Amino acid sequence: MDSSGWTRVIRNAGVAGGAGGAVSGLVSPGAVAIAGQHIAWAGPDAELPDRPPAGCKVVDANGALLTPGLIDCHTHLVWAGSRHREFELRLTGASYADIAQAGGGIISTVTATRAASEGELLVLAMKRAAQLMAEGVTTIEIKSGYGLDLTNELKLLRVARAVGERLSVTVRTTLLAAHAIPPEYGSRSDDYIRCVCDEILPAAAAAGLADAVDAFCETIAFTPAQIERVFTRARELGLAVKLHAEQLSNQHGAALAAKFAALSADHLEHVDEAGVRAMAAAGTVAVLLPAAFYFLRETQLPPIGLLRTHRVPIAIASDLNPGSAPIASLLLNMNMACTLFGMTPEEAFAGVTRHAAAALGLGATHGTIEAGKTADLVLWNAEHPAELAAQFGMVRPVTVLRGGKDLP
Ligand code: DI6
Ligand code: FE
Repeated sequence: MDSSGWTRVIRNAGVAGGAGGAVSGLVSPGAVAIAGQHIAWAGPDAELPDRPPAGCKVVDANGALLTPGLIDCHTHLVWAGSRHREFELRLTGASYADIAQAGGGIISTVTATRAASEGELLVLAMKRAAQLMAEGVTTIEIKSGYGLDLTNELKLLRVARAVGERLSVTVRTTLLAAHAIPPEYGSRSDDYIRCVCDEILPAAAAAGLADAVDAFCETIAFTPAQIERVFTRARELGLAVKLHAEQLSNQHGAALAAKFAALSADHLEHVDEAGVRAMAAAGTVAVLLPAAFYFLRETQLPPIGLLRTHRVPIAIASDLNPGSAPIASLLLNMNMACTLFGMTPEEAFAGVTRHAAAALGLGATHGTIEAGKTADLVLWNAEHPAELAAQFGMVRPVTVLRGGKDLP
């Protein structure tokens, strides 16, 4: 092995999330060598060369767990206002859909978010991103979707990009203009979809503000036929697609997402076997969002057994948003993936690392500890990756490296 370019070696660690992927493949004592921004080598500690090259910093992890930086692959963290009143309403019997149909829900956040300046939104968004980062998150996907017109959707995407420039975190932006029908369109949802396809998508693409395009396929949002128009336009513009599918009912959105080779289909509580099969064939990642299930007190569980049977990769994300998931913790979502959805801690761990990377189209560069990948790494006050999901509020990062550099 050529160690000449190594800048840092972390040795005597429990290295999880390597090439094999399984927690059972935890390498301990293991070591990782970094050259600049990338991982140069990972393997058993005993295989390290006797002497590191001159100038290479050597860190003894004392047996601590070393993982890839965590990836939150589904958030809506740019918003203004608060929806605590809706929480109270839901506790007295109103459903999420009832509130949305009465003009609350997403639209109430749209009103507050349109009224907020870009600077105000950036302050709010950075606070939320920082909370995720404090748990070892080094990559965050951020959706628009509370603007719902050209000016405001682009405003949200600029704020999302700015979060990635101001903080030491990788941000992937997703245009979610097809999140709800804007109030000024009344029930003219087809007209709004025309605006999304003809104005908002091309402008976001031309400005380089969107890495992907998402939509909400639901009775209270958009039909599969409308989503198909959005996806067709997105693909014409060379943008990847993903979909909020089967959250509250089965609209066959997962199959539609698969038809467009979507990176992911997200939520999926109501997906059927045909949808799961289609996702498997297309390589579409299932992104599960336990906090939304928990916070809306849903009862329909996503079909983990079917996803396993058909070998659909499962990612776990926070869905951080003001209405259905105001919970800024990816670790709590890992815990809930196990307690509420019946996933194993090992699956939850893969869900916030390798599969989350795939859900963002970053599988080649992020999500595992392998030579050549970006050196986004977290050293924990824990020894086994299952600990990340098996408790809450006690496990925390000791050191976070992003692109080989210590987080300030
Ligand atoms: N599903 C969700 O859970 C979020 N968006 C979506 O399509 C909720 C967004 C909100 O209620 O503000
Ligand atoms: Fe969402």
